[in-house]
Amino acid sequence: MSSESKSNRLIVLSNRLPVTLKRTRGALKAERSGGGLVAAMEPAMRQRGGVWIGWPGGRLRPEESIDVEESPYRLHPVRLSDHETRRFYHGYSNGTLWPLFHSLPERMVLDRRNYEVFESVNARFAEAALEEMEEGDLVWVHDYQLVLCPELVRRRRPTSRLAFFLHIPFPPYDLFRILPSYREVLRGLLACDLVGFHSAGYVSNFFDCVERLLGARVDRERGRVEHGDRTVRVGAFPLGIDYDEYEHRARTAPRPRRPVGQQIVLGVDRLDYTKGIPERLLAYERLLELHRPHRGAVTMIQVAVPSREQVTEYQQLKRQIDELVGRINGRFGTSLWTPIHYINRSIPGPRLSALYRDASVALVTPLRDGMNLVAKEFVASQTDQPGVLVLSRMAGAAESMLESLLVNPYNIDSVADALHRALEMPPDQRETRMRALQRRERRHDLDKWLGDFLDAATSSNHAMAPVREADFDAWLGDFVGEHPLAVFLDFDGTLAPIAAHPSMVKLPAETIEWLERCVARPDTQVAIVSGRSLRDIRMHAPIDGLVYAGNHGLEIEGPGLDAFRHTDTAHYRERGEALAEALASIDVPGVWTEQKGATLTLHFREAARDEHDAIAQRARELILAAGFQARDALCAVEGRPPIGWDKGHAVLHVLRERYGPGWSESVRAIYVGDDETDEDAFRALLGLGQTFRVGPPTEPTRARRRLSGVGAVQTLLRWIAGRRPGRPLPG
Ligand code: GDG
Repeated sequence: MSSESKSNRLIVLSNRLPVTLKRTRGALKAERSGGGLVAAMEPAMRQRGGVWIGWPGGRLRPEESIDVEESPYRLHPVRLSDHETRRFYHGYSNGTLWPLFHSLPERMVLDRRNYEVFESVNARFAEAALEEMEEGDLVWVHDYQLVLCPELVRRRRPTSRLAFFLHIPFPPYDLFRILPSYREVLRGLLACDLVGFHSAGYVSNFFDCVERLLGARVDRERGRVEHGDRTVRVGAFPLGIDYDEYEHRARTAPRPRRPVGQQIVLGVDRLDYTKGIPERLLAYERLLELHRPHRGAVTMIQVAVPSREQVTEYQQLKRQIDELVGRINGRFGTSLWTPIHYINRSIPGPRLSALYRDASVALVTPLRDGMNLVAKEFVASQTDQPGVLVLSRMAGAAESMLESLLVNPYNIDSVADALHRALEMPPDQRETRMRALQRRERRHDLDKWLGDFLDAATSSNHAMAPVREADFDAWLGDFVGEHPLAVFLDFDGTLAPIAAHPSMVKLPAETIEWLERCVARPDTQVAIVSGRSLRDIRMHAPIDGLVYAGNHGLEIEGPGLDAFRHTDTAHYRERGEALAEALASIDVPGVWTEQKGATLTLHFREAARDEHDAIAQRARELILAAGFQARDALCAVEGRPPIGWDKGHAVLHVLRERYGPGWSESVRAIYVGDDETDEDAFRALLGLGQTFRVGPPTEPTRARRRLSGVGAVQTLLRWIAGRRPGRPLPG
């Protein structure tokens, strides 16, 4: 049984449990599994206890559980079928996310079926977490395989404490946006209270993506993202190792006899294409080509632990490495010297420590790597004569391990040069560099990482300050410049807070004041575009000089415009009356129909919540049967004539009528709205104007940015009213 305490526990979710199941003659055996994530989290879980949720790797029968002797934490297995393993694990996780996140998009496989299984397996992990969670627990989700999990937990338990750590790189915006599910992935992560990455570079990439792809507001200085009414903390938490343990292991590791005067160049990796093993072998070959004295005096030991062996790409990589090793050994080897010792299996810890200790050079040259713990383990194990770390700039570790020889792993010649320099480096220089690396790694060890991350995850999450005019300077300053502005604003939920009944909605006095100031500027035109009838919207926002577009733009009036009524409105007015009668058949308390001429809205905000779905369904049926289009709105369903006219058409109509077809030359357009019907306007202005969607980020949007609520719209109005004078509106 576990010894976990029942409050403030840690619930860890990772794709793999820290054990692998082996079945010999029917008996189940759990062996500790390897990899960077387990190396990081296993000691932490030993110290703190809790529950670890993950896939055990093998086949576990429903009645079987996994017991690890004397474990201070409990294992909660998530069983995966072969089909799920293929599509969730090999397919989407390792075939799509892994290569893309490592900036190798040409290796990425896209298959919608993989994504569907990825979603359902993430839901199963979320289910397991929900089963285990108790008040006060911290749920800590790890790595790319489970990116959707946090949102699935948050939806069911809105007040959960959720944190995420990504062990691999977070790619730059230009690559990340290739992912068809980018939105879901970002929203999955933003469901957390804290999202951690290995390096400041990845944090910055993440900010770029949430800002540019979701339109979320970010505070890069304080590491915050505004996500609806929640603030998400985002930061770099560079993983460290259990330094003392590695140092101790190196001191006590066996001391095999090695040929005198030989220098060892060491590579230790999972056999993965991101680790740059073929490129590294080629660099070593180049070294032997260019510098004869190293022949016979240097030996390379490459440990490549088998990984993802069922995947064709990994099988091909293994063949490629086998061939390269064979070729290089055949080319330079003698009866007394083998240039490369290639070990294609996992070696026991003490042997690995001996290799780390005895190596003169660690050649850590991944093409891309989240952090790379091998570089750190090597440094901690250098207890004898100090050696040299040659490290890829593309590893997260390169952000801090500056005393290593940093190389571009793609550039074979430069890696060969660095290797030569390392092998020739005088002992005093080696010492200076190695001791500096050791000091840092000793300070920034696993305990520190864990402490920093858990402190951040459990300390109170100070909300981001409300949006300021300076934010609009940054977002709109260049776009607007000296140009006159055409501003289009939805009414309910955008300018005025939603109320229980549409008749009770009131424009705040402050908003009226800012609207008046905007309208008074000779360089600014303001229009209200609403689903309300023209009469109604005029009544609710009586401001001189405004343009009004009512009934989703079927009727438009305002200064500088001929009054507009869509030609089909009269015809649909009659049919609308008949539809209103039909809708009256939904005889449920709190349901009523607002008739607005050619359009109508059935409201059910005041009806019992558990009846909302059925009411909306019935309303949609009746609206469709009457030959109208049905559109969901906030606690309402709208019926509109099927005449291909919407808020988008209305906005373009106003701009064209007032400023001509080349309007985008003479004015800058801004549209702000809060619901589904505003999406038509966002789409119409794609690439032409700046658009803002107001409210919680629950629905996807085509708007460029999100604003949290009516208060943020007020700030935008203040910015518009107070900006530097521009050229007056034409005409
Ligand atoms: C992911 C990220 C990030 C390797 N061979 C043997 C062996 N190992 C151990 C090493 C080290 C671990 O495996 C490998 O860790 P890495 O960090 O190098 O790489 P990934 O497995 O790809 O890990 C990575 C990490 O997560 C943590 O966040 O740093 O960037 O890709 O601990 O010692 N251990 C033993 N025998 C071996 O032959 N005993």
